[in-house]
Amino acid sequence: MFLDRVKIIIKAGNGGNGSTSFLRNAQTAKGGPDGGEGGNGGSIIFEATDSMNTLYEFRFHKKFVAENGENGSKQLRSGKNGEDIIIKVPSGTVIIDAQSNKIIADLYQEGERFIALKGGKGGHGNAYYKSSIKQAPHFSQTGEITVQKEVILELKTIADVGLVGFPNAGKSTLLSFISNANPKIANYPFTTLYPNLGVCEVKGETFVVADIPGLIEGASQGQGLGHYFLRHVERVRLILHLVDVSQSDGRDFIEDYRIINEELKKYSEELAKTPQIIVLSKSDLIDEELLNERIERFKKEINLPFVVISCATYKNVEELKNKTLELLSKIPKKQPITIEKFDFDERDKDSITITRDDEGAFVLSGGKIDNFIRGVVLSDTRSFAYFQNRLQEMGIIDMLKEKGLKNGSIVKIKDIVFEYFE
Ligand SMILES: Nc1nc2c(ncn2[C@@H]2O[C@H](COP(=O)(O)OP(=O)(O)OP(=O)(O)O)[C@@H](O)[C@H]2O)c(=O)[nH]1
Ligand SMILES: [Mg+2]
Repeated sequence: MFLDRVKIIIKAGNGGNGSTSFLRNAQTAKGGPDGGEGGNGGSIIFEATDSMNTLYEFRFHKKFVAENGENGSKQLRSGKNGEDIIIKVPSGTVIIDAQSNKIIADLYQEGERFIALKGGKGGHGNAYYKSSIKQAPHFSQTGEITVQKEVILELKTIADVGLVGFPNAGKSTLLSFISNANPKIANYPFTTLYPNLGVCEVKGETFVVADIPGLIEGASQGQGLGHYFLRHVERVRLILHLVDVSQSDGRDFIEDYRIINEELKKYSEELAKTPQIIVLSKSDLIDEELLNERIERFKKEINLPFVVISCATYKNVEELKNKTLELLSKIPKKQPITIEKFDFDERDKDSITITRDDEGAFVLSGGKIDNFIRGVVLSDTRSFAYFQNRLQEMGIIDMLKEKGLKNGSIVKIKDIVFEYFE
């Protein structure tokens, strides 16, 4: 089975919480803070591999959640970091942020990696906060909580050469003749249901050929299967455009040629500019005289170089291979997609939002608040004092006052609710 576009859910691991603990043993009745650091959460990493050529493995496996970091503990023990998840995808997979539809990565080459989401940072233990003025901090920091995201994986196969043409033009037959591939071949349209890749060897050199399922008129508007698969020709350097010169399906071969080009153009101007070798196929099915007549017509109406082949008699197949190699050597490889810089894993660390709820309470939210609240344990009067000081220092009290905060007002931060007094 073939699958070349799939939406998956990814989430990096949360950071583990730092620990609040004090050394207690036979020698020390009241020792210093010894709460260890929380471990970092695991990251989500994509890796390109040449050993896959479809996204089929994602058909049922659509959610990837990396391990959380462990909490820190007493005696300065740090929590273990969560394991990263490495998601293997076929080379040529483009990763798109499902929310903004922006491309975030193009995994082009075997082994190439992309860290999509970094694991949440572990929280500091209370030992971290010890200082000359604060000998016994009674608070620690909770780990950073990560959010899950949706991404679309889209495979844009990387091949050197793409075979295009009407259904039944003989594309798969040619692929089987010039490469190691064994595609299904039959005398009915749409035999090939998904792109096949084959490696072709000529004079000790190799190139990769992709057989693209039959295109028909209107393909770019979603007719047939062709349009759906055109993304697999986007990255080829050279197109072999097969045209059934015998007209065995009863159409006009010059019309066929024009229709396919029109479809390529409708899909993208770029694709229409990709160099082509025009291949007049199935030449054995008509007699010499008719063939010559059609060749003359082609020269007159299209006036571009072409190769006449037959896979039944092997006519010009070797020549076509040589010509393909020769042309390829002059065309540079296509580069990975240039990606507009965009921080997919951006974390809101600065925003502060103040709203009022139904009861008139001031509700504080935003990334800066979330981050701040990670270091607050309110079960303790000392940390509550610290919390109030920090609110003052961060300018949040002033911001609240501007919005009408006065003595006795209720302030809500996450699940903390308190009454404000000067
Ligand atoms: N006589 C003759 N028949 C050919 C030649 N090339 C292909 N055929 C036949 O044409 C039919 C279609 O060939 P395929 O290679 O399956 O065509 P395709 O372009 O891959 O078609 P789709 O996969 O449907 O898009 C098959 O019956 C082939 O045996 C040829 O050079 N001469
Ligand atoms: Mg085929």
